[in-house]
Amino acid sequence: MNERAKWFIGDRFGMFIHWGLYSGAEGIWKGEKVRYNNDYAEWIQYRNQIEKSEYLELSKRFDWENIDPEKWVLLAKKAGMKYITITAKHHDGFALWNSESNDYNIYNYSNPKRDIIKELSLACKKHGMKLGFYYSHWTDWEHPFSWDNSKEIYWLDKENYNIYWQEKVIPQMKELLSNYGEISLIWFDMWLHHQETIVSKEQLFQLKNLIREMQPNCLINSRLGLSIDEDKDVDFRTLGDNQLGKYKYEYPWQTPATVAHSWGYNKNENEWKSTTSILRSLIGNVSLNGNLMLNIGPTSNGSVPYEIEKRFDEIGNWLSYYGKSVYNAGAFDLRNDLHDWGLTTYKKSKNGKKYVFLNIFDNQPGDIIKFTGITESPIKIKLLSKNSKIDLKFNFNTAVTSIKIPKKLPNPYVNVVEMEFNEKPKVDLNLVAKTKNGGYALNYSNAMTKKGKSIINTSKRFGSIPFNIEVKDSLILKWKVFVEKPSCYSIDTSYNFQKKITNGYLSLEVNNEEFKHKLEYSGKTVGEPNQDWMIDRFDSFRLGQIKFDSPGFYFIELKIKTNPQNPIQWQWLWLDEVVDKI
Ligand code: FHN
Repeated sequence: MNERAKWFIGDRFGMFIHWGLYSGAEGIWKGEKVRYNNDYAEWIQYRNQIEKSEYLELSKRFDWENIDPEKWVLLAKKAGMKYITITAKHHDGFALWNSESNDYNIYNYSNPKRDIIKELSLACKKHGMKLGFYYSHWTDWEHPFSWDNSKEIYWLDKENYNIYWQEKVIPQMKELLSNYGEISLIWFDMWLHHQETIVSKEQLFQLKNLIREMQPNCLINSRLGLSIDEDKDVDFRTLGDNQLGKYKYEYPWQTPATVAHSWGYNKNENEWKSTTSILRSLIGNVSLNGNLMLNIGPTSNGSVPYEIEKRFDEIGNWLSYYGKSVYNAGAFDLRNDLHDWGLTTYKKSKNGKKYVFLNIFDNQPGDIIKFTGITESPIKIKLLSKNSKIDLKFNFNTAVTSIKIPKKLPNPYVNVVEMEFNEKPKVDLNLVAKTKNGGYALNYSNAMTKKGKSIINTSKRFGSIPFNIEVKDSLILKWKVFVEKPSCYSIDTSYNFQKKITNGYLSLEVNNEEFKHKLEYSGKTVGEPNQDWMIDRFDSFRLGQIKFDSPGFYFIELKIKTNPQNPIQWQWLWLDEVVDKI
């Protein structure tokens, strides 16, 4: 990680602002909605084929007297956001500042004349908010030699494209980097690698070097068009729009996200994400070392839809009590999907203490929450709440900490339990945690070792064909669990096998006992009522029952043996506690 990106991974939560001439169209042009299913209203000029002169007429719909960028800053503050990125120039090529190098800017089309970037930068300074600029470098629908909605047809040569680059991109970037104080980040938006576009590596380096020269602390995102592998100097990776993290990256990264679908204000928007789901997305990213930058699309009078304000208010309120598990926090060493009650974040605090946060998504987790994988006892465990921290009773047993929680949890969205340690706690990375339903769900992803060849089949046909592992010869998977007390478990497995005669088998070894199962034909099923698509059935088969006489660590090893003529698609093993057997 580049040193200058340190603040970024501490802040974790930022505001994105998409605002420009398109905000005046509100996603509708001459009575027709924006022509594209993603409903990105900021694309209306391109999608609905609007001439520049007509597009400029939109400026007359703005309530220039009342637009106040300081309100956006105050909203960001209230929501607990630590930085703002505004579309200084989006793909339409229209600059939101008084650009000396290009007339197509807000100063010339507002009344009274406005320089929104200047006003926003002053408001950010006043309220201690970091400021970043979105700048569309690759596409610009205004400049005759940039990439717009005709160049794939009529083409554009590199020389002409360079005219656009040198007379618009570079001078405008110089203005943004000189006239608005300290800029925390420049957010480029080329979602393709430069080799797939007209932009050259040299042009990108010219741009990047300019930023490094003029504002050495300013961060640059990966949508500049250079991959991080190609150039480690790019400060953070930008995932796809609304694409949440799946993997733990050590490199800083961020998801740009919307509260509904469109980035620019779209009047027809009606599917708003809930506060709970936004908080889960934020925590999910933090639990994998990532950031979330959540968008507002203000209207042509500068206001923000009520649906956004309301959620931002609720999120900010939540962060004011539980922000400890988000700000300056990051991924813990264990797998982020280990527990089914929620996600874990980790923080080394300034006082030297180490905290593991249990972000509980489940709103009915029962009386006891179990944390598997930490192999030493916490010093204290507390439930964070609005007014105070509540000490929780807990019991630590080798690799499982059982925490007694109140029947009624204080927060309607996400509750947070804080475990305190003097040092970063030791963990066992191989363990599979018990589910809330009292069993161990063992699958390909959580196996500690895998031997043999297999093909990963992701789920298909809307998930009615589940994720599975195809084996044509043999595969050995091994898991490790911690059993807390003497207990008995039934064992089931699920697979699809389409042969009736076979020598193929599964054999399972647990606690020195072996269970052998001859593969059985699992049959067919119909994917959807009243439709005719037939799919292979994934059926579950009982393998037997296993008794653990004493608490401890146990290994479970599954061997799948078949041959290329008789492939099996294996799905899972399920060990379910049989309560009345002990
Ligand atoms: O085309 C843009 C879109 O309008 C919006 O600005 C988003 C934000 O991430 N970026 C592009 C698409 O990925």
